[in-house]
Amino acid sequence: MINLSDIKDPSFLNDLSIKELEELSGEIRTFLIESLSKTGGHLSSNLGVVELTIALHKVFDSPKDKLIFDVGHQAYTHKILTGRAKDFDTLRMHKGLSGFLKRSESIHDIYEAGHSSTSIAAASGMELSKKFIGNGNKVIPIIGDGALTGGMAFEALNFLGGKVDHQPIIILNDNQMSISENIGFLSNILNDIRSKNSYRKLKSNAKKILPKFLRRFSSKVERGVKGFLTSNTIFNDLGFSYYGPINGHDMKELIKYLEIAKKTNRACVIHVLTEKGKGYKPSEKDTIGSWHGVGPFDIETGVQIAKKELNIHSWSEIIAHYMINYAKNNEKFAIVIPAMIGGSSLNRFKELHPNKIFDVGIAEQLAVTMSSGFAISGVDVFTPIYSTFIQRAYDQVNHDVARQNLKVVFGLDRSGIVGADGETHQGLFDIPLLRHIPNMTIVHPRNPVEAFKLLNYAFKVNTGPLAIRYERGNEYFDFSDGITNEAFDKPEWEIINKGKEVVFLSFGSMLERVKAEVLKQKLDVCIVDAKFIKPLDKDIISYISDLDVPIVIYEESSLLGGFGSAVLEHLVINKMDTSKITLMGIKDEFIEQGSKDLVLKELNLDLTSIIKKIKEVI
Ligand SMILES: Cc1ncc(C[n+]2csc(CCOP(=O)(O)OP(=O)(O)O)c2C)c(N)n1
Repeated sequence: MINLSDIKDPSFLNDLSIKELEELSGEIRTFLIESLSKTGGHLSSNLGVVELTIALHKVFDSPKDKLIFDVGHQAYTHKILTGRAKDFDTLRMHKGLSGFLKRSESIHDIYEAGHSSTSIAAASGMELSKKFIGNGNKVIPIIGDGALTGGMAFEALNFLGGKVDHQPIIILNDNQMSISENIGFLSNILNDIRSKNSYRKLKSNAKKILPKFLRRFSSKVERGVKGFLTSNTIFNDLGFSYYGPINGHDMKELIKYLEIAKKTNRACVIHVLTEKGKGYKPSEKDTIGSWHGVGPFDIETGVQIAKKELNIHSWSEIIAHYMINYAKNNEKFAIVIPAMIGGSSLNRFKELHPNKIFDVGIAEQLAVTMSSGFAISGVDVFTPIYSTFIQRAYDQVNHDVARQNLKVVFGLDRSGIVGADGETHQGLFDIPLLRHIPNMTIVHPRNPVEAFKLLNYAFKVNTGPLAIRYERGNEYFDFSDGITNEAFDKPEWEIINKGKEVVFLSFGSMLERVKAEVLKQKLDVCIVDAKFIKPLDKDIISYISDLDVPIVIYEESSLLGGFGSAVLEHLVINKMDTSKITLMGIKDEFIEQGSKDLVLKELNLDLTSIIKKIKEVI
């Protein structure tokens, strides 16, 4: 029995037998289940790669050999083996252990991610760098079958394939799941390889039929035999040596084939079959991704501890509720979504309208351009993409959708501070990213009814592209109240509280909280809801400017090129007074993980800081 907290680095694995390594796998699984039941985290992906990660650290010499985990959400065993078990009680918390790889955390964290499908591309650069830095160590991207659906992974395979002077060892961690079931033809191809599964049987037969004198060269022969037996996969066609499929929970087999790959002098793909969620019944059975990322849960019952309160729903659920209704009443309607049906709360939509939702895999660019195809054909289309992931599809939004002024409605989920996922997932850049694109409308509701009216505007009134932002967080809404048919008839802001001493100009749910506090404290504040972030409401800007009082502009978003900048641009261009403006928002920095409340407080962007600022400028 190894005390996981005593592990300093992976070198101790060298002295362990296969049996001891298997025992270690069991211990790590138990640790992960117990620890994540308290903190939450990416459970299933990590339970699936315990043996694989141990085998990788046993065979390769990290950090000289470079393990590059795609996305990085499945690297918990790697964290344990590199001396971080003791920090797991702070996993994904403010100033705690990151849920992804973090170069500042460990010399073994070679490359950071959070967004998917980058590992083979990064590995390509590291391979080519060897020419300049004279380093002969191995570069080992570890990519899931889900992440392999991302365009950049294909582009990198295309680039690397057949290059004889480069030897990255690509580990394909195939659990047949992205967050939920994997999709697409590549997934069929992998299934096909898996189901033929002839390789191992043939291999053992081949061994038997080998003459005795050849058997002692078995490893070399095996390579030849395997090369022959498995030369017809897509990876061979792309110019890689292919090994597999290998049982990702069989330590002996894993080590054997990783050793073989280590000695090859060609770029190779090792196809490892793993079971997502292995070792914990509820996560093993999961097909819709409920155990991909979890909050704290009860180990015995498998029930997640966060209580669902009556009529309190996440923003994703509220938007999904609207979409179910819209699909019911509109024949020509499609949702195009890149791999986030669960996260976007669209499982119910999929059950009710399976023919109206298209999961394209982890392929944001495809989702956006495909949506332009729907729009140009006269089909209403909703394209939900987390704010952070729309970064992947800037040119598609600009060139394919907005330039042709097509009516695609983008749902920018998780706009603003996102909490535990941290730096890579913050929704802080979509306003600067989209604001300068002609034809683009950007909206952000402050409550569910406003959201419905904005969506009615998006589908029924507006004729071009529109992005509706919504937050990570919950709102009160009684679904039995139905969905209003009312739509805004033009882009207008709204004064939601009259006042004369100071103006508070913002958008989103913070407005409701500021209003409640202003009323409570009897402050004389004019509160303006800029639900249309673009276009600006020039009349209201003139009105508040004429009040000649301080104006506080607040956004839970990057200040650089953000909403406040837009207002300032307008004032400057129109030679209006800018001297009374105060901007509150995210400065020129990446924001770390932590609960939303805590992070906002630290940034002086929480409710208390807003009220303080309002009082300060009066
Ligand atoms: C660009 C991008 N889009 C979406 C996501 C959300 N996401 C995180 S993990 C994941 C599934 C990854 O599946 P796979 O690579 O097979 O890994 P597994 O969790 O199954 O081990 C998705 C879609 C992301 N991280 N990056």
